[in-house]
Amino acid sequence: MSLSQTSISALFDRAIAVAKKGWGNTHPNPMVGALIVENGEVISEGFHSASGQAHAEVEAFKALGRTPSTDASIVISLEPCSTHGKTPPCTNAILNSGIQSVYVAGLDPNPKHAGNGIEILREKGLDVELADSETQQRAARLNFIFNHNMQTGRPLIALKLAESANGKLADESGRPSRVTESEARADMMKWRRLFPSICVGSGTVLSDNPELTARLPDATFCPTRLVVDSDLSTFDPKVSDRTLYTDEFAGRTRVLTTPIGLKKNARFSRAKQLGISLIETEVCPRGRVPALCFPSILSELGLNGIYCEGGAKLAESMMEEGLADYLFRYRSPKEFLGPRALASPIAKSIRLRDALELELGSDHLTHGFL
Ligand code: AOF
Ligand code: ZN
Repeated sequence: MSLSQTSISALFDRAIAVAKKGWGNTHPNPMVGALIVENGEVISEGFHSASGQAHAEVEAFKALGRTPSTDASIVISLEPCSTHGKTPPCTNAILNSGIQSVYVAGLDPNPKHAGNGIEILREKGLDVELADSETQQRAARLNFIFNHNMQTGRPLIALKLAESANGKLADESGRPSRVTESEARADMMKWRRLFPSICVGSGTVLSDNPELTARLPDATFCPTRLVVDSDLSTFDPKVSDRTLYTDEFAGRTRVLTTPIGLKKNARFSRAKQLGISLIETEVCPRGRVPALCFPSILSELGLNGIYCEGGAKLAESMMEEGLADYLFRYRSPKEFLGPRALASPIAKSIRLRDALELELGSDHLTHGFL
């Protein structure tokens, strides 16, 4: 039975919402949701929970526990896969189910599948409908990390900045300042939960002593934490042990440093005593870790995306070296007018591609591709 345009649009929304149940857990795979519909009603749902686990379509069939009726439809947030990966092709699962009508919200940019899933099913006589371009865009945006990996072969590097209305990152350089309020902070936690890794510069570790965990209402999650610290200053004997080197997730912290840092004996010994793994990089002319080394380090660590939370120097290096792919720009209505206020390294006028805007209490978020 073919579904009406109004109901299919609501069903695509629901399939995308179901896909989000895998939020942050599916890397390097995408989030995918599938619904089985009989007589216009959703009779089962499935989502992809983690790489190596069953795909959304298979989960939806499993949840149904019986053969769908001959006039049933399947609504999927992503084109079904068509070859054997860690799991068998979903095109086979659909063909075996006897379902004749398939609705797909977005195409799979994985070159192994792109367009093939739809073509295979059509060749077998199934009726396959691809969503309108607006829905396709929404489905694609959900998996912006996966899509970027597939399209470029590189991890997605995102930069997050929180600025005052007059373009400052802090009201006094070197001291923590509260830029945004609770709704914006909750939104940041959501992105920390999505990305498999998070990164800050040593200045932020020294001034803010951040945890860099995703603190959600029901649980705390810790991505792989990378600290960029060219001279291991965060391990200096004058500095108390930083939280991210000693908390329950300390095993997930890694420090990128240069030969300069490795020669600082006392700092190096402290890092070793704490059991923190150090990754040696080259050194760029200003003595910093070159941001350009990020993609290869991330790929070696099996991390397909990173959420970089500043501070100013790291953001500046990333922008100068053209490394950031994506920007999350939070803007508060506050003004930081002090003489030592720390300026944002990003021009106010910078244009983002496919930008999305969100009001978060009194704060505002713009995010999109650089
Ligand atoms: C789907 N449904 O739920 C997902 C799909 O190694 P595998 O077998 O898990 O395959 C991973 C690829 O399958 C992944 O790169 C992406 O192209 C697609 N993901 N496809 O039909 C799903 N997660
Ligand atoms: Zn599949």
